[in-house]
Amino acid sequence: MAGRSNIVVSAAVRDALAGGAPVVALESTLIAHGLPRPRNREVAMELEQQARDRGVTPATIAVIDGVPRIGLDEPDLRRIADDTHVVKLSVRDLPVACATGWTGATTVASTALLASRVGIRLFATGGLGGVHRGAGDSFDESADLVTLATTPITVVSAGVKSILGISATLERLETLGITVIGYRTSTFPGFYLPHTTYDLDWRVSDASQVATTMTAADALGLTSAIVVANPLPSDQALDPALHDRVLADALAWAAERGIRGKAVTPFLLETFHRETDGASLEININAVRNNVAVAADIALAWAAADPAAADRTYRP
Ligand code: PSU
Ligand code: MN
Repeated sequence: MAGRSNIVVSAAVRDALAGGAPVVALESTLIAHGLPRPRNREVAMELEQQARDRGVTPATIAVIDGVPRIGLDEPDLRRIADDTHVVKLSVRDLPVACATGWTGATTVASTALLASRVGIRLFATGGLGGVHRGAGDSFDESADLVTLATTPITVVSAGVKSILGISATLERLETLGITVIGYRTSTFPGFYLPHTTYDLDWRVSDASQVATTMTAADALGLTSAIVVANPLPSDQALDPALHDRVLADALAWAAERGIRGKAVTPFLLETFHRETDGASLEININAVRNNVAVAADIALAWAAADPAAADRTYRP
């Protein structure tokens, strides 16, 4: 990389990376713009603790006063959760936020990019961004997809939300050369719904198989992401009838109000949480918890399988 990195890594994350110990990156847009206050703060802390309880160092990522930070201290985590001025930062926003000293939460795209820059190989989120319904006209496709095409990180997600066009998203993942693996599933999960009608080509039955796949990707010199699609247990699915009704309303309201750009996803999520009386919120939180658990297991398998990982990937 040309120039000097302006990324600041917390002591805990730096030590873990230097020692080849397992680390999982966590995004902050989910906290700041995906979950309602004050629940979002509890969830942010709980997710970190969940990783620690499994012997994995969490690295929540955000830009604080213009500084991209990998691993937040408690005041910064609270700020991301509580402060209504925190903006949503995708990759293209990062240089402006850094130059202006702004504070913002990072999406899957920008979290993956920053994590990868310091050698983190695992990342847990809720659902990936993808191709929005109606994208044929609106061209609304998340920058998550194109960033993952060039970012060597393994992302555990519960698929993509049904607010998106699942078929179009899968097609774009294929075009962009992003590896997609079902975690104990052969169908692509639909976030609120554990299964969709879309089959996956590849399935793994445990974390060590994902670590082996990462090693194989590295050996091939691939620099694209691996998406691990991890469905919720079926007893946690949102009632499909409720889901379909709310989805239709949410999309119509978004169109009526002319919601555009990066406001679309937060608007749809918030509408879902409100119109399902919080049912979608609980599912959303459970999906992230589930993904942190699997990402932590993969990070442990990766660290165990590849003691040289730190030497190879960490650039302080
Ligand atoms: N999935 C969630 N909650 C979220 C998001 C995804 O369950 O808040 C966020 C992620 O940060 C993702 C972003 O990267 O939405 C995608 O936004 P957009 O569609 O504007 O790219
Ligand atoms: Mn968009």
